[in-house]
Amino acid sequence: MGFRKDFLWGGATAANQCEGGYNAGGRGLANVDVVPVGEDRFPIITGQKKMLDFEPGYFYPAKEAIDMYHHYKEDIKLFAEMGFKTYRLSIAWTRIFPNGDEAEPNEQGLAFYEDLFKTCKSYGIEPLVTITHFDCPIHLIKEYGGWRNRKMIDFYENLVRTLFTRYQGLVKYWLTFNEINMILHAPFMGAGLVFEEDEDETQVKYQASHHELVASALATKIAHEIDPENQVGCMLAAGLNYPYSCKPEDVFAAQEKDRENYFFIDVQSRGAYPNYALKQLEREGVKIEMTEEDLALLKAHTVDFISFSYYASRVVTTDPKLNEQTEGNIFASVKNPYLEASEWGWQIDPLGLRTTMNALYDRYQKPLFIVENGLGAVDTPDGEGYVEDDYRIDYLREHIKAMKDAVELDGVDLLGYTSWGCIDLVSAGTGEMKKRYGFIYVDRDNEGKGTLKRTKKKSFDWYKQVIASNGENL
Ligand code: P53
Repeated sequence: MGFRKDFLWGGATAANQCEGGYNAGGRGLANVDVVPVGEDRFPIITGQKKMLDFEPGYFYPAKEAIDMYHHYKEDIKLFAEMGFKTYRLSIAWTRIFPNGDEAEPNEQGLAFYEDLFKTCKSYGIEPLVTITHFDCPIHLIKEYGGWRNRKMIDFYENLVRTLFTRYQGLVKYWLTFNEINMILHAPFMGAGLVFEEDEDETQVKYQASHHELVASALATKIAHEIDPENQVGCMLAAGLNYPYSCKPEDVFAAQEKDRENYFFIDVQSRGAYPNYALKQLEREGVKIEMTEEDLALLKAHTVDFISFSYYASRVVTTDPKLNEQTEGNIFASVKNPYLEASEWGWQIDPLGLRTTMNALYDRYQKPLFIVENGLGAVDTPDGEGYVEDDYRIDYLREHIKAMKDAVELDGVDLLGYTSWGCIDLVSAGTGEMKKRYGFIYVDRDNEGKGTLKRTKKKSFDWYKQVIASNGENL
């Protein structure tokens, strides 16, 4: 009983939130580089405000981030010390194709990840690679309008062919698009979309989604052709929407809200547009341009496993008086009176992880992979730089327990678990450094000051024994 013997314990990061080195090794500029900290961040990531280059008066945390570009050997060594079986990371598209539409890749970028993967392998760590984690070359946004343009599928194909060919034998687990449903909430990050004033945003978002879904199916096809060993997953920003009450209208509204997210995975895993979405889009006057070939591709090349992030659950109500919202800006929700929230207003709900796992496993009947989970919190190091992060240990312990119940008691097939931000990194939502998730503290603050020194937190040793005992010793 318990977790499978080859359970993939580990941690997760994304290139733009940790690498830095934004112009090193021939790297080109990406959307994720030009999103600053501060109040303009939200309108920019949601595509309401245009920023396609660095502008004076702003601080751009991704430029240096935690400089993993130069520290990866040291960082992976620490991951190995915790006993990681896997390390989830993402490729920065602009290291491989600086503009995105070149015919030939940038060798320096390819060599960087090759060495990183080899470093992982030298410790027996299996890389789990997100092909795009919210990143899109700026050139493709300026020239083609990002994923609204069908040509993006070709550029993405070029990227994935290059990756699958070059890293054959080094990488086996791939995720096509991080949190693909985030395109609805943060379309600049999810798809490089900036909206024009008179544009139908829903139309643009769903057309861009279609292009990503086709690109994802194409990537799955190519991955399997190049190496049948390749395992390709989709990636959902998960977390169920609870009806606030048992009022039937609330229950229905919650189901609709969940379907907004399931829509993407329904296509990627079941291979066709679900009826509820087709009807809904028709009612909203959205007309997605798609070809017969697209539909055949979606049908034939579904994903091998379902990966997802889980931080919190959400609440839906039809009662206009219940309008007290949580702070979590991108995925804001009505407050759940039964739950505590993190310092950033994310409602902490370990049992919700078990419920979410069951919902996904019931729906798709494919192995699951939890590729993000964790607590973003303010850490206060002592004189030696040590952080006693019992609050983080508590959060993770409760979630791992719930995940164990889903496996042991409900029979969910789970491939692995990678906690988010295993080393402190830049927050995607806010751009802050002080929202920390790591087992490893990085000396850097919101203004970019600090030595970048890495220090193990209390949770480091805790997670190490969790892995060593395969989740028995919590
Ligand atoms: P941060 C919002 C809601 C759920 C997941 O988020 C989200 C977001 C974006 O903020 O994104 C994922 O850093 C994402 C990661 C991100 C992580 O959650 O805002 O895949 O890139 O860092 C945590 O605290």
